[in-house]
Amino acid sequence: MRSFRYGAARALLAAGLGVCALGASQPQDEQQPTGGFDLTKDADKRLYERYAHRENIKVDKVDPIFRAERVSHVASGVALRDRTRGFIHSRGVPTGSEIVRSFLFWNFSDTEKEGADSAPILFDGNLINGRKAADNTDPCWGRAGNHSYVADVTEFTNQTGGPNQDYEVIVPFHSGTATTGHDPWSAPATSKTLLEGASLVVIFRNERTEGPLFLFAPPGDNMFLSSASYSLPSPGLGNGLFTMIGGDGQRGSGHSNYASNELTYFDGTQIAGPPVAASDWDGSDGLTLPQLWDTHTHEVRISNGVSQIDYVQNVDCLVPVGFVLDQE
Ligand SMILES: [Ca+2]
Ligand SMILES: [Ca+2]
Repeated sequence: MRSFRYGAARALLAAGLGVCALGASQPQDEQQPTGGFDLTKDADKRLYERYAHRENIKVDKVDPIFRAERVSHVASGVALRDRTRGFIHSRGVPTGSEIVRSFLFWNFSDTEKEGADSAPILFDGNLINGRKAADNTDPCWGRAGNHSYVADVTEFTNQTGGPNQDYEVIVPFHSGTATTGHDPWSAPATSKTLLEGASLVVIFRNERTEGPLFLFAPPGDNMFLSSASYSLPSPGLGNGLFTMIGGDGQRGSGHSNYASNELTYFDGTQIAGPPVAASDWDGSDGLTLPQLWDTHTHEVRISNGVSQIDYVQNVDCLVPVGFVLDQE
């Protein structure tokens, strides 16, 4: 099934690029891209060329940034486009668990190709400085670059009353920051900084948790269009959980669906996208609007020393930001 779907996606892509080539002599369209491409529209076909160098990205080896034994985890996120504040409703840690470590991931595009080595954020009222994990190609919003950050927020989740709380996240802002919260596709984005979202991973231990866990923040340029594959070292073999955190997933433009239904494969087995489940890349942390941020956890079977993650899609510009492999 995979090769058929992949082939169909590539055929559609080739058809779109063919029209791009025919239209090359036309005046360059001044329109800015909007995170993905509706290839039924001539302007989007031309804009697609600008990002075609990020098709079919392959990342061979990503080292874990954190490892732990006899743990499990939960992950949840909030979409933040054109707002500076949101709440991560973290849930799912069993009562009586010990918090081993918690990490906050966040991501944004701006006018810089390279982001600062560290960036501040307010987490539940506490100033945190995260370290840059990756500089990425802007996911097709006409900005210069996109940046992923990660911070250890363990001490702020290990609190009286348990870790399952609503954590406020506030990102830095200035006089040019957009706070409109409008439909991102209803008007051109004017803010220099385009926020994608933030996600919290809480790693816990109790008498029932077993097996090791690896946490990943893939470095380098992760923005992809069309397809991507990641090779992640496995923490152990057996049943497990796989979590992905990613930016700029969208269903289409506003309420349309042209950029929906990407497929995710784990070691060749489809784990997301129709008909198995909803897509990992529809911006579901921000549905119905603004979309553009995803956090998903799937049950998987870890059978190899290296786990292969494959994304197959067509027209959505996407940025993997974090992964968790958790053998149970
Ligand atoms: Ca997108
Ligand atoms: Ca999508």
